[in-house]
Amino acid sequence: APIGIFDSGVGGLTVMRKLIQIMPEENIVYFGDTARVPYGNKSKETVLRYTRQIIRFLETKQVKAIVIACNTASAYALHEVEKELPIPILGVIQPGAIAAVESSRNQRIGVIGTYATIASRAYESSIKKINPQIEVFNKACPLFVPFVEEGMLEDVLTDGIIVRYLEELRNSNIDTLMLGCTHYPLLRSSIEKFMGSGVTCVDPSEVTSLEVKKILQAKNLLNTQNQHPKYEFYVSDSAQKMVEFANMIMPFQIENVQ
Ligand code: DGN
Repeated sequence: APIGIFDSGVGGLTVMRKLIQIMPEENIVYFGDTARVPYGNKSKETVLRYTRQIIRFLETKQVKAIVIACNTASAYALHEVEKELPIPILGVIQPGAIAAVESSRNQRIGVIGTYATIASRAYESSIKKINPQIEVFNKACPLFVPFVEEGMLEDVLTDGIIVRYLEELRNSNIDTLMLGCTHYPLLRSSIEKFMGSGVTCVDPSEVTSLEVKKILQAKNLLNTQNQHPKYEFYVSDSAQKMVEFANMIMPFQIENVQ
């Protein structure tokens, strides 16, 4: 059985590529809700409804576990839907929080994400649950998403937005910055350049993928004899954008988007 993964759009491919790196023998079904992206400005009720619909779709693909790649959906919906499912379902927030706490020496962590992710304070409460002494500095950076989708990963305009959004965080003496949105790992080197060498960026996708592996291992569901893993892609709008974005960031060319 495959692992199911979904996102509000194409950004979750940054998480899928980590899953592939860490579990190269798993079949994976990706669903991108490209017709309804962005989730980052929508209400909790709406994000929860979309999430339930997508889970129902992934269940028809007989998935053995589900990864919510989208930070916004993880923040708003995971807590509700995990009670409703017989298979493991993981979001990116809690694994990300664990990684950020491990990375921080001075107990000052910055968190960036969409409006919704920041407003939910999900990262902040997960971090503080692990260590209440840690100070968390939040900043919504909604414009990063469209810039990444335009492929402007290294661009003076993107750098300008980075300055505008992150200047305050740079002055707040954080040593760790949580990249709390699927798209932000693609801006990692530009963000790191601006923040300076004293700040470590944390991408939740790696810890999340390791956690998925651990859970599958514990349940004896990990695939180890699969030399030709199958990757299926589904989107709710036209496939074109998905193909372009995927071919920009994935280690292989994709064609079969449905
Ligand atoms: N995938 C969303 C997230 O990680 O929060 C970003 C895209 C969006 O819906 N705005």
